[in-house]
Amino acid sequence: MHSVKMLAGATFATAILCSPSAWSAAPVVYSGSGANATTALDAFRAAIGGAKNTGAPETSGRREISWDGVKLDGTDANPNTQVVDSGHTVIIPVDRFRGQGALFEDPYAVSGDGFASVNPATAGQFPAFSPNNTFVMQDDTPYQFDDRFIGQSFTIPGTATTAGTRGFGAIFVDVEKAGSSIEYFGHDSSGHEVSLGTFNVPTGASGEPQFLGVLFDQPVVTDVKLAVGTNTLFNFDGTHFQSFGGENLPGSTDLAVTDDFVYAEPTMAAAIPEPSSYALMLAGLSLLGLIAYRKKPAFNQL
Ligand SMILES: [Ca+2]
Ligand SMILES: [Ca+2]
Repeated sequence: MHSVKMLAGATFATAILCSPSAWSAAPVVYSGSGANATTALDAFRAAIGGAKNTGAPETSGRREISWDGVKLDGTDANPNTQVVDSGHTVIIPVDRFRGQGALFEDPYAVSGDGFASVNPATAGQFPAFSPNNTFVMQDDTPYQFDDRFIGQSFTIPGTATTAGTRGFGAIFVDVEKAGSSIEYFGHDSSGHEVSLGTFNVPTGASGEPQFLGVLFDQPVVTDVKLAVGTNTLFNFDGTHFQSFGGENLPGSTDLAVTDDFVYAEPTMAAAIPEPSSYALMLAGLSLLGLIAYRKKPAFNQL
């Protein structure tokens, strides 16, 4: 199991579920590539229900991050943004989207040119799903390109108070080989982190978008960890960047980026059951998940 770093000083609020029956419903998986990515994303939005929220905390609806409002020339709202290549690629601080209830595990990169400025060998390979900006991890160690994970935890929007969401989904771009995924984490009533499962991003043709989202029936998801491709596009030591170079398909490397993140409004997190009941729950979820897959083959994929 991958661990997700908890932020120092963050408070963790949980509501203990009163009855295991609250877990009778399986999480529903929405996924698709190409035109089906849009279909799956729209279905995920509809299943969350309510409005797209942008301001103060709400009790329903969803949040979305398109990255398109991030300025790329050093004038972005948060003064801790680092410019990698002015006008093209910046690295945003972990709290850049705290207003939307998102806190990142590390500083990650936003680009308006599909990261061509920091990895010219991939120019044109990652068309934005929502133009122009896309999002991906970077490795902060020179000569290292193996940190392929984006970690995000949820907060009550505008605060540092840890929260839970019923579901999270993301657009990926150019996933052509199995290996990209999203792992979901929750906490039990003792505050221990537990994996709620790893779900695979579907593969598609070169340049296609993919969507993967998983919706639970309680706000149990406190963290997500996205595995994006097999390697990092570039690294940045604070002064200089190095490019990983092109991908090698059908060989061992598949490079990819992400675009729109969509998640249910973060609220006070619901605790997951203790381990014994959790194992029973997972067994039930596997069975119910398969049933859900058969019902919705167009965009459900476990
Ligand atoms: Ca975008
Ligand atoms: Ca690729």
